[in-house]
Amino acid sequence: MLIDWSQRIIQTKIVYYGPAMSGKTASIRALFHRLNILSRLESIETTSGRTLFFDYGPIELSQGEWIIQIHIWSATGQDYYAETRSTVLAGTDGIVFVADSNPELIRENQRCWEELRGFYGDRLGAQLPVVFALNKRDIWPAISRFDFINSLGLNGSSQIFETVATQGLFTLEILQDILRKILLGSNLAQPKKIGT
Ligand SMILES: Nc1nc2c(ncn2[C@@H]2O[C@H](COP(=O)(O)OP(=O)(O)OP(=O)(O)O)[C@@H](O)[C@H]2O)c(=O)[nH]1
Ligand SMILES: [Mg+2]
Repeated sequence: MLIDWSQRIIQTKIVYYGPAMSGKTASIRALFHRLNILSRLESIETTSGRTLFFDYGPIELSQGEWIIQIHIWSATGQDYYAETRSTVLAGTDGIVFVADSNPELIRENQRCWEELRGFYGDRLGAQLPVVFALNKRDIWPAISRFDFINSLGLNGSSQIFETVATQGLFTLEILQDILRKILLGSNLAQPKKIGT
């Protein structure tokens, strides 16, 4: 995170991460759609509409005298392009882990979570905030919240949103929550108190 005290600008980076086809791009598209800035979103895709490298878009919020510039990224979930994921993660301040609710894909969620743990170790969730989007809740059968928590070995304090990315369910709440965690963890106060 970059804080420019003279210009009163905070810059932060959030990455949507998760297994292939879990709904990362759909989540980001829903977010930019809700904010009416869909045209700002850039996606580098294969011809079949899968994320080739990343999605990227900037969001700017003003809070009192401060401007918060949020850089939103998604990594591709396809293993063929796995080496691009660590590049996209560089310098991230917070992660939205988009998991698939399909019970047959529990192992894919686990593999992806282990990959992240491999990058960050115990810093994941401690110094580096994570919010979970347990996505595709509109499709049956769906893994229970309890089984999801157990399958990733999460503790009770993990913030999990049950989402339907294609309908924009909890899109804004997720952004607010990860942003709050990032700003609190940085020893700054919550956004509304910054600059007072
Ligand atoms: N029914 C339903 N479909 C969804 C939901 N979220 C995403 N999808 C669909 O699932 C497919 C994959 O979604 P993407 O957002 O492209 O997934 P991704 O995680 O970005 O995939 P990669 O970038 O290839 O790793 C698309 O056809 C989406 O429309 C959801 O909550 N419900
Ligand atoms: Mg994608």
